[in-house]
Amino acid sequence: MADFTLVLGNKTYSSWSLRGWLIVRHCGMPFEEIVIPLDRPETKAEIRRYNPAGKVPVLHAGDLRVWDTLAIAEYMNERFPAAGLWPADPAARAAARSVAAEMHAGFAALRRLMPMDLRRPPGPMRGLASDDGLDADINRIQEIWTDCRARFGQGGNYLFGDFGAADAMFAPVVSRFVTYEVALNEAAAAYRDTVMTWPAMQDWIAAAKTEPWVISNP
Ligand SMILES: N[C@@H](CCC(=O)N[C@@H](CS)C(=O)NCC(=O)O)C(=O)O
Repeated sequence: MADFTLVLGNKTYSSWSLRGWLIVRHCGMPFEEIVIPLDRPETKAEIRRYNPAGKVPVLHAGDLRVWDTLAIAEYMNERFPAAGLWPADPAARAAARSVAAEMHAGFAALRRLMPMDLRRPPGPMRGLASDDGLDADINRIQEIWTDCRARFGQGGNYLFGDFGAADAMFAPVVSRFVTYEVALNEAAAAYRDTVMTWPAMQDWIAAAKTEPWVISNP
């Protein structure tokens, strides 16, 4: 394997892989990718060859394995501090880690009801029209984005100014809001558009569109 290898799920569906990939790519060093299609009989065994925890993404850095997206963000930040994955200001950094952790641990309704699917033609969810938990998740995400942009975003168009790990954590949510045509307030819509036009995000989406595997979604 190369010095850095990132093992991913398929790009159309694997929201955690997108987060990890955006973080690693932002650091600018070359890395190899191994893509494992999700939701197939052999998926678990295939992932376990690279990560005994059975999840993607997992980063192999030489002999070291780093799994779980937040651990990857912290490791990459230590190896590549100039990439600015976390804000330099301690208050902004604490807020960035808080919202990243909130994303990592929460928003169960959004994840369950609006799976990431980068090849689904945009349109509202089929079947279930709305759900209290989903509405609460969408409102809280808009609140996070609006608040971070207003308090910490002056230096750029991302949550804390320049692109960082917190933005990577929310990137799959941005794509879900586009896919399922979720109406957003002005600040949240502007942030959504910033993330969707980020070249790294565009590259990931372009790669997803070439994938052959299909998982059906709502
Ligand atoms: N907490 C983990 C979550 C990783 C995760 O759930 N990955 C999913 C793909 S998006 C996965 O590996 N699914 C395959 C499986 O569970 O068999 C992280 O932050 O990386």
